[in-house]
Amino acid sequence: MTPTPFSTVTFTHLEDVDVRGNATDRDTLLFHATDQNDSIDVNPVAQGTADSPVVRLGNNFGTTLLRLRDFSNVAIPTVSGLAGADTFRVTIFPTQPNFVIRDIRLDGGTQPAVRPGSRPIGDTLIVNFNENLFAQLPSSIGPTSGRIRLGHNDDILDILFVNFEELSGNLHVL
Ligand SMILES: [Ca+2]
Ligand SMILES: [Ca+2]
Repeated sequence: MTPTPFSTVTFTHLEDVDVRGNATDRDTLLFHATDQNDSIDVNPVAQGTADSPVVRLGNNFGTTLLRLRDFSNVAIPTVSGLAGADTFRVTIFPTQPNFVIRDIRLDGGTQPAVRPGSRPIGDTLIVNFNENLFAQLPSSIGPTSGRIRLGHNDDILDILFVNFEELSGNLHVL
């Protein structure tokens, strides 16, 4: 890929990717899931390796479709679930004393049409973080969209989210 300023890099179904943008501009990284029900694991404090990727996209059968190991020199990346009832699991439990904090945007996308009489199924965002290392800071968290802010020393981890029907984990709705 040849990054240009404000370009969008879209890719699907690559097994293992590591994105390096240009240091001089603000490349955009858009990470698309599928139109099926996806399971998306996000680790903003990952080590950035194949065993500890930032984003892992799997299907409902436990198969990994794609790993985003790491990224650098791009603006805040967006992970979009697209259609289907998608589950995003964000886990923030650093495994090393010195860890990198990455901001991320999550978009649940659309959800399946609800058939009359059936239980509505939406996009789910589950956020769990280490409360010994991070303090949740005041922010705007609405029912379907908002910004989650977690402070660690002088750093702030921002998670921006839109288009979710369910929010859970150890977040406090402030
Ligand atoms: Ca999907
Ligand atoms: Ca969706």
